[in-house]
Parts: sequence; structure tokens; C-alpha cells
Amino acid sequence: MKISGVELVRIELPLTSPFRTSFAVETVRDALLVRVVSDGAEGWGECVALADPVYSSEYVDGCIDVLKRHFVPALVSAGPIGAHEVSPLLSRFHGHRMAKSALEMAVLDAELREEGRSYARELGATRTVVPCGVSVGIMDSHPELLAAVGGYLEAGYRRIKLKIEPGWDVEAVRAVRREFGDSVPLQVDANTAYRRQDVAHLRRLDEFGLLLIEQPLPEEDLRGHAMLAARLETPVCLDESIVSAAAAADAITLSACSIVNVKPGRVGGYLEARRVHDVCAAHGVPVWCGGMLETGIGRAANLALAALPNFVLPGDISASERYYAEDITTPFTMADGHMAVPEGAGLGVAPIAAVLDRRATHREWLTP
Ligand code: NPG
Repeated sequence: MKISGVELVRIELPLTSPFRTSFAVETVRDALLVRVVSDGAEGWGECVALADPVYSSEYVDGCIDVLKRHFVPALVSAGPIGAHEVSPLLSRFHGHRMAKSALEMAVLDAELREEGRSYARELGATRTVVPCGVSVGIMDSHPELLAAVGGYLEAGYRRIKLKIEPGWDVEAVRAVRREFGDSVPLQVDANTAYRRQDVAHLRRLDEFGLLLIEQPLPEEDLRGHAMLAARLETPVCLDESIVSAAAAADAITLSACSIVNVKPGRVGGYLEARRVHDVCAAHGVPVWCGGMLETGIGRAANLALAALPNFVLPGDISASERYYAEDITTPFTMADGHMAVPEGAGLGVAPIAAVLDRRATHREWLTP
């Protein structure tokens, strides 16, 4: 495929309610979309970086810069190229996985559209629907939390994830268990908010029968996670630490985790995400698909990925309306706690031009 043009489209989508984590409060999604035009088709990618480098080192302005300055010129000057060659082509540039992922995603979408194949088929999906989980932000009070969780259970979500931080953990989980019972599939996500000396405190979560605790310690602290995992009954799951399939293999071998959250943007693309899935499957380690407040573009691809066989836990895959009053694609809806995997060519969805026009804060063609 010969790439003839790449457009960056930055949009702002307001969230229906503020989403608070241990690192930030998000009220609007500042998202970067990448559009690749080839001789035969066009494709879309979504960059999951946030506006500020508070989840990982990447941030939207930095992604735009590295795409413009390095990745797109390398891609356009490479001549005819397939999606599988994008990551090797960009491998001489260190890091910037979210930016790389967005570009590869768009090239893959264009290629698959041209060939009439879906993302799901390309990645090796074995299911046509996936169960939906929802992530519940940190709130000001327990009544507010219980109202939110109650609403999501009512809506049919199959698993609840509570964001936690020091001061909003054991008692918040206790309140949810007391109100909704022990059978609700429940897990917690700390986004690196604890330190090794918090092990005794985190052990207090063991009594609640949680599915897992996600990323309690800093990204680089694999050894700390191994020490913690040995002392907790709650299974330890890693998110931020898993930046590649090789990192997943290391973390598993070091016993730093027994479950892995797969986020394509964090590992450099959907093709590497599939390799993370495969490495975990080979070790008997279950995975689930993480979420980064994606628009319909990223959500479509996540659904395809989450339909692979070793995605045995419900992911952070919720209906578009969980976050957005208006999505940029036809909204994704949930039926009986599940969502259908798109079947059309490529991602199976594309942005609605009129919505993009209204939501765009910056558009720029990077054409030679
Ligand atoms: O449902 O898309 C979703 C969001 C799920 O909690 C969620 N994501 O740490 O996993 C996370 C968190 C996150 C959101 C991280 C936005 C970074 C940005």
C-alpha cells in the first residue's frame, strides 16, 4: 500500500460526568485521531495519550510532534508498505508507543478496508460479542459511589472496577460489597498510587474476594509487585508496567502478576497487543482489555481485540454513553451486558464527518 497522505485531527469531546483517578480528574477527552490515505482506501487510528503526561510519559502535543517530525516522514518515504511493517520501520525511534500505535492502527484499517477484512478476523477473534465491564471513578462520598455502581449494575454491566487511592480504598470496597453483595464481579485499580510499605494496608482488601488489584505500585517496580503478589491473596494485575510482549513475559516470569491488562496504545499497537495476548496465553495468564476513554474508533478496535480467546475477564469496554453524550461514530450500545464485535471491513466504523467538523480543535495534513 502506498501512503499518499496523513491527516491529524485533534478533537475535544466533553465527558458526561467528571472521571477521577488517582492521577487526574478528566472532564473532557482531548483525543488525537490519525487518518491515513492510501492509493486504494483510507483508514483511521486513535491515539490514547492524554493531554498531560500523568498516566504515562506521553501526551497529545508530544504525540503530534513526534508523528509530524519523525514517524509520518519515515512512513511516507518508505514506499509501498503493509501494516505489519510499520512497527519494524519505526523501531529505531525509542518509546512513543501511543503515537506509533495510532499510526499503525490507521494503516491497518486502510489495508483491511481495501482487502475487505475486519479487524476481528485479522487479530484472530473467536467471539462475536464480548462482556462489558465499567470503570468507576473516585467520588466525594460513599452514597455517590453506591448510586453510580447501582446504576451500572442496573444497566447490565458484568463487572465493576473501582478506582482507588490512599484514603479511598478499603472502606469504599466494603461499602460496595455491603450494598451489592459478594457475588458482584469486583476489582480495583490504583494506577501506581501505593508504595512497597503499603503491603499491610493492601492486605486488608483480601477479605473482599476481589477479582484483582491493578497496578498498585509504580510502573518500573516489577520487583515490588512480585513482593506484594507473594503477600496478597488478591491477584495482582499489571497495566502501566506492561509496555510490550517482552515486558509481559518478564513480569510473568518474575511472578510480578498473574493477570494482565492489555491496552494496545500502551504497548505500541494492536499487533503487539495480540503478541501480549499470545505470550500470556502461553503462560496460562488470563488477560482483559483495558480502556482509555476511547471514542468509537478506539472502541471498535478494542472490541475486536477483546474477542480473542485468552480475554477471559470482562474488559473496560463500556457503551459510548458511559462517557459521551455524542460519540464521533455511530454509538456503541450494550445489550444484556454484552457488546457486538464490529464485522465490517477494517474497524467497521468511521467518524461522522459533521461531528468531527464540530468537535475538531485542530486539523493538519502531513502530506509530502
Ligand atoms: O472505560 O475507557 C474506559 C476507561 C477505563 O479506568 C479506565 N481507564 O487507568 O485504566 C486506566 C484508566 C485510564 C483512563 C487511564 C484514561 C488513562 C486515561
